[in-house]
Amino acid sequence: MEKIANFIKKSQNIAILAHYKTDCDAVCSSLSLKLALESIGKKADVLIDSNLSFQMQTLPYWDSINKKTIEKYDCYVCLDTATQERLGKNKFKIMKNRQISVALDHHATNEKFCKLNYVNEEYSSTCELLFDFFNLLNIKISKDMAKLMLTGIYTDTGKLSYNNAKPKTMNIVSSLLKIYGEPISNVCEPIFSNKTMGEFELTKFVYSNLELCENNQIAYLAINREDFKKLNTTIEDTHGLTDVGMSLACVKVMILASQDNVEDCYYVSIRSKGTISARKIGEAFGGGGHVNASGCKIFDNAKNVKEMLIKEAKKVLV
Ligand SMILES: [Mn+2]
Repeated sequence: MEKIANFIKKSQNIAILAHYKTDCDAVCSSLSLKLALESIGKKADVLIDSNLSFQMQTLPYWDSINKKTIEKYDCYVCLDTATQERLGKNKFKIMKNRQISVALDHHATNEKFCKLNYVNEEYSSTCELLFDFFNLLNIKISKDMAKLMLTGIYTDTGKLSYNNAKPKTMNIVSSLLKIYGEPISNVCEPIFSNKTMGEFELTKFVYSNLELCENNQIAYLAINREDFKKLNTTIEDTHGLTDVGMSLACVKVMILASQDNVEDCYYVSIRSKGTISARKIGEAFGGGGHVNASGCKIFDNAKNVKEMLIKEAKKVLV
């Protein structure tokens, strides 16, 4: 981490990149790093090859994303991104500028594709990791930064309910809340209690169509292109839908496969309970993530995707 801190100290014009099909931790860590760097006199752009969900469009400075203000970068920082592929079209920037690229991430499956990489799975989220990183750089965390970082930590830990929320996470949350100075509901409500009607329709669709197999231990649902169209929603509205299956006592693994709007592929979100590994299922298809939350992308039709995923899920149920 020190090496990366030193490299960033020497840089002036910094590009911050994070993964496509983006999530709150990626967006919030990127924006808080941008604010941090600006607070010590540097310039930074956040570049993410993704649309932001309605909820993310309530975050401080969200509309600065993908607004280029810098001509030439002397440092590229990749946040929360395990593989170069996950950068979407921004991967070409790293391929061309690997010599000046650094990565900060908490995914154990990180492929260390940058010149300098700091990967530590002990952190619940990249936002939690940045707390220590900012300390190392002697950067004071502002109120907006604290709000962003709390959002990233809360979303990646399922409101501090997953196993990745460690005692240290709680200490950091406590420090950030003191800086933020407002009730925690002001962080959570814009994200967790702010569903669009489209998302609500999609949630109803999940309740009506969820399939249970293997003694109800595996919950599976595919949402096809036509379903999204019919419900007037998009793939950006699928955040949190896996909770529907996971809330059932009998369910150990929940798989949600969402078909891309253009490509003939499915984006798959996998969740699991306890020691059952969602990651192993994701990895079987070239994806990755964490023990209880992972994902992958599969190019195949609905029938094959379902068969293959359930076959892998059965293997991890012991
Ligand atoms: Mn994350």
